[in-house]
Amino acid sequence: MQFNTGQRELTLKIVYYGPGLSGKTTNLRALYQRIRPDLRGHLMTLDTADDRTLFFDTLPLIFRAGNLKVKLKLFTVPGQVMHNSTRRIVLQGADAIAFIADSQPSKRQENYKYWLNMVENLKANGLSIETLPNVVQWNKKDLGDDSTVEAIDKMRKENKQPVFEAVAVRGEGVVETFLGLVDLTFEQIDKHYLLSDKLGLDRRQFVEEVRRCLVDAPSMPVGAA
Ligand SMILES: Nc1nc2c(ncn2[C@@H]2O[C@H](COP(=O)(O)OP(=O)(O)OP(=O)(O)O)[C@@H](O)[C@H]2O)c(=O)[nH]1
Ligand SMILES: [Mg+2]
Repeated sequence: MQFNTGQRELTLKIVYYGPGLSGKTTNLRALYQRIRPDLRGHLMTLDTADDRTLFFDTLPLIFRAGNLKVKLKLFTVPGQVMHNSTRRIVLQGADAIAFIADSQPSKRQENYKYWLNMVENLKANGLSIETLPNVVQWNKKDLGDDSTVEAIDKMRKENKQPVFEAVAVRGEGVVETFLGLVDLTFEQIDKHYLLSDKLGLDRRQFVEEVRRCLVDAPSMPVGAA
């Protein structure tokens, strides 16, 4: 996190992590579609010929919250096994993680493997999932079955972080996941940096400002456990 008191500027890096083809890039594309055109920055994607992320995608979102200038820098990692060193680099300085899991029953192991891979890569960057705000999104819900519903229920009962369901290819659940993570992230940084006290900006207001950047945003983050 970068917080420039003089210029009252806050920069947060949000990373979409997960196994190959889970829908990380699709999430960013869908979010881009929902950001007000007058506010949205450039969505940069760098794909191979078969649409796999080669390095990363980025999408900046810049807005004002009170008299604070906020920059949210969204990134996706490349999910292909061979790009692990890139995933590690993209995690550098991450402030928050959206873990995009694949709901297909055949991908359960893969999700778990990438969660462990993320934990390890965070560690290599001096970061820990225990202290980093994070949400889990079960994407491709349209391709899930009853065992997916059970797995999601189980996770909601066991996990500390909010769990969302999505069909990113139809834009469903994408904004909810994002706002849920923004909410959690603000709560966390506020604890450390006392932004509410210093800037008179509370969590609700902050999320509300992000909501205002979006077209047809849900009134409050929904779907969180
Ligand atoms: N059925 C279904 N397909 C989806 C969904 N979300 C994404 N897809 C499709 O899944 C494929 C992979 O999506 P991407 O967003 O490129 O996946 P990724 O996680 O960025 O993949 P890597 O960059 O290789 O790690 C694409 O063909 C998407 O259209 C969904 O919710 N349901
Ligand atoms: Mg991708």
